[in-house]
Amino acid sequence: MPSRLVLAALMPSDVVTRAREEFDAVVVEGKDDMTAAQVIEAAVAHRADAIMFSNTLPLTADAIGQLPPSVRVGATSSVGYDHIDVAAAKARGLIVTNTPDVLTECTADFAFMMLLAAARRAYHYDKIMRAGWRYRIGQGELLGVRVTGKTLGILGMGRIGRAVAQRARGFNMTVMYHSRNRLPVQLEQGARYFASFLDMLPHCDFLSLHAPAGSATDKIVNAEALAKLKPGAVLVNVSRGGLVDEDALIDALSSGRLFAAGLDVFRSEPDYDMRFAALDNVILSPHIGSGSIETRNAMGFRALDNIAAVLAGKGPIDPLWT
Ligand code: 8YV
Repeated sequence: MPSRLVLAALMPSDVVTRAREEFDAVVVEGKDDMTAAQVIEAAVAHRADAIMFSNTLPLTADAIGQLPPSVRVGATSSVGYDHIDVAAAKARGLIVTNTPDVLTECTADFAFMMLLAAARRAYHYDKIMRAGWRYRIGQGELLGVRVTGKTLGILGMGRIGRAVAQRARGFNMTVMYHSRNRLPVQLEQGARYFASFLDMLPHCDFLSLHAPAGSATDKIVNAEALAKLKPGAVLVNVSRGGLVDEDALIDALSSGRLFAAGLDVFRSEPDYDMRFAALDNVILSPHIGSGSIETRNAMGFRALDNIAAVLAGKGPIDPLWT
């Protein structure tokens, strides 16, 4: 008898096919991921052994408390897990897994795309072309800022932060970072550590955020931090919107204190703050940093691998805690 799974997030077709082949799966239908209430209802009706979801499902203590006892494992197809109440999951004995590693490179590629696009005004140029162009642009007009050789500050030097640093070295950038802890020197690859986030900022032409959301990082990029960056700096955020005070960021972008920003994540999603859409110096994307075909398949497969391992009694591959 195959194990029973509720697949609550809209996944690539290869992932759905595998889920159906290997499990007795109830799969989300329609245009949106299941809500917590729908997941609970499906898990009860299906007597599910496992649930698979993504960062769109707030797995709160209340939701965890309502899952039927049959559910032994919850796998999020994301590396971030700020949507999960880990303490409540632990207390309930629910094993929870995520999908680290497989999305590192594509997320770092995306961060670098946003960095280049924001600095070199990709959004602005695309808009001009779609409107027909048909006028001469002066040599001094619509200029971006140079990337090569500049200084990049990275907040959060985990796997993705380090992969961004690797790309930056290809652009001869000087790399600095702040993390809770200093990395072993072989992982630093020449990046300069700052024990204080604020002390790093006056050196930065670019700041890229790669730290998890949580109380320690909530609004860490606030008015004070933005004021410490070099004038005309560029901010990139493909981590979590909670890291940024969006009012302060909108002020800094509107006043020209920041040259530009590349934003993939927002405090509220998908109903993000539309004031960003009115700014010409931001490039925006809908929380899709890991969104390549290869990576989204790999994330889905990794989540399924975790579920299969737990239900086979082998223990999770990527447990959120041990
Ligand atoms: C999203 C992510 O899951 O892995 C994470 O933590 O934020 C991303 O991979 C994905 O973009 C869907 O929103």
